[in-house]
Amino acid sequence: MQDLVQKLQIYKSEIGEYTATDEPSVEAFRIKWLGSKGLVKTVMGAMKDVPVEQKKEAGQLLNDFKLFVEAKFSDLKEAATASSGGAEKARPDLSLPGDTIALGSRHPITLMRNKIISIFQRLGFAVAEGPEIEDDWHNFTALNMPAHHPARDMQDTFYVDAGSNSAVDWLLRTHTSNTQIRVMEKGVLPIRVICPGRVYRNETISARSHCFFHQVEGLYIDENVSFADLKQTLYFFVKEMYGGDVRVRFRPSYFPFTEPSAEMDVSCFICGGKGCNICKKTGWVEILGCGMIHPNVLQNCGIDPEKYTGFAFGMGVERPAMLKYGINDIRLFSENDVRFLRQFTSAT
Ligand code: 2U9
Repeated sequence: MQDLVQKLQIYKSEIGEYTATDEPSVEAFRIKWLGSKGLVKTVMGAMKDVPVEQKKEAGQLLNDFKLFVEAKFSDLKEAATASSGGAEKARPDLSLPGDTIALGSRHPITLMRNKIISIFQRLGFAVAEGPEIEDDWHNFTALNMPAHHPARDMQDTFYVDAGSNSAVDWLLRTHTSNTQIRVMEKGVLPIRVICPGRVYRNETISARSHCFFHQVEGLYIDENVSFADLKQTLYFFVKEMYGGDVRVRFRPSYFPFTEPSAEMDVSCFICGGKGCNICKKTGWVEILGCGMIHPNVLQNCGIDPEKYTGFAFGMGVERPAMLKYGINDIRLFSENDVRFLRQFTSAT
């Protein structure tokens, strides 16, 4: 009996000192003490050697010991569950919303370019794109700007150093008209095409101008195309772009590649024509240039100007985008600052 009391004392102090609460240790504790071949079972088996008169007392002791071990196991298990985050916590909560995946947004220039393109597409215009590095024929000569023309000045144009063996001058296109020339040279008539793209001019960079910007130009060539067709096409564009209430006016202008030429203004869509900073108190905002294609340009591309006539127009993309989105510095478009870019979504 004395032996049993002593043994239980030693076991109790060993159990009392047991503190490991990771799950494998707690399981090892259970197997050692409470398992089918565990020590609780073993000491219980010692009952049979206890003299009859001491059985009651021994039974009490062993029972207390078993309860003691079970209580310790229960404490260890609870601690293990708490330290592993809890069984409930470990199970994923499928009702929680998923992680937000950051979506990219379209660049405001792309949004404005697509808006312009989609209006002309509804009128049957196809979209054509051309090279940004161009030879002087497609950028200047074919467009009725021969060798001496002032627009070719180094001050205005970025020339590309193609080496002294190059037979032609290479440059960064100053307008997307090079693309229309390439379409015309293919000789498939009639032509109804719009040409969006990036162009380059040797301008000092400031809040209002940059050395590269974007244009959408259009071209319509067929038999009997008149200035009235040009006006009707552009009226439709303005109505779709700025709403049915805006008024339109044409002012005579000059471009080497069109004759006659005009610039088109719309009544200021910011102040409604009353006069504000955007329209410089005039009530009008210039939005594009246009005209009937110069016969020399048709001829340069192998199109008979006696049989065919056409109109062309060109507009910048940055300015309408700045007005629509309230952007006051053109440089923001090319700085790739995500704080700026993420403000635009394809819905706007
Ligand atoms: C061909 C023949 C004629 C395209 C045209 C304009 C007038 C024009 C400016 C608008 C703002 C350039 O971006 S901007 O600075 N463009 O005023 N562009 S007519 O005329 C063409 C094009 C191609 C073969």
